[in-house]
Amino acid sequence: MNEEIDITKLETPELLELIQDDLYDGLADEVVASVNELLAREMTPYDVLNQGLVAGMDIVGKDFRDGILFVPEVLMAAKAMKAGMEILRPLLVETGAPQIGTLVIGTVKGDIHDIGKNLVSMMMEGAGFNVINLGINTDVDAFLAAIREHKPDILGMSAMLTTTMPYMGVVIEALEEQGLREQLLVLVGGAPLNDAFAEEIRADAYCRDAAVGVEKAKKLLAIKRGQPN
Ligand code: B12
Repeated sequence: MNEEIDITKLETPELLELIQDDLYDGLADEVVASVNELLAREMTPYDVLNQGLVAGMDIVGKDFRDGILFVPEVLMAAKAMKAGMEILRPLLVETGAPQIGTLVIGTVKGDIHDIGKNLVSMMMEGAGFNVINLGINTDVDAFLAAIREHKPDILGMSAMLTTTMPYMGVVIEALEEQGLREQLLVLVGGAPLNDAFAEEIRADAYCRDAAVGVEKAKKLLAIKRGQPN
């Protein structure tokens, strides 16, 4: 148990490993303590996120897939991940980057996975986007209403289930029917997606992770606005 471990005495690689173990065991307080310790050692919030939290969640994902972990354990791990993310959030966001655009993002109808989407939201905020996060289980009407209200440059949709990913196509068709598609870039992401699927549903790009999302958002927006680079 963690009470017996003096985290200040651990080497940074050991501490990163501990975060992954504690995330796996759903120990939110311990994850928070280690995140704070790594930040105190001047590791960047981005590295703490990727080398600690995201790496830990990858292990959880593999064991969930292989039937070693079950929903209650994964939920505990998700809670611990969120607790760690809450500390990193203001740090990732406080870049003072000028606003470069608006993003409306949501997890599609029927799907309650939100860790990846929230990570994308944070990284986009950090990159200077104004982010409107519609949450989980977002239906086409909610997407359309938010687009009309906020007039975003980018729509981001997330789906983690093979059964919910086709709904992204439903939203894009509705955008086309309502004459809203042309004004937007549509970025999609989630574990079961790929480039071919994004092309099939006429999204502008599939993004394998949040960093790629930021990169593509900036690049495609610059092209759309006719700005070189
Ligand atoms: C955590 C988790 C849960 C948690 C969710 C908690 C939460 N608040 O999100 C709980 C326990 C609730 C859950 C429930 C279920 N889950 Co689940 N879950 C996972 C798990 C282990 C991790 C997902 C995660 O958070 N990853 C970490 C984040 C950081 O990564 P990410 O989500 O992939 O996001 C990144 C990229 O994909 C990308 N991205 C994602 N979205 C977007 C959007 C945009 C715009 C951009 C730019 C980028 C982007 O950027 C993100 C950050 O880098 C995955 C396993 C896996 N390998 O993904 C299964 C997984 C997704 N679940 C699965 C299943 C089957 C279910 C359930 C149906 C289980 C059940 N029988 O009840 C339910 C579904 C409930 C529902 N209706 O949605 C399957 C899906 C299989 C499939 N192909 O359809 C998976 C793949 C596990 C498996 N291999 O069996 N799950």
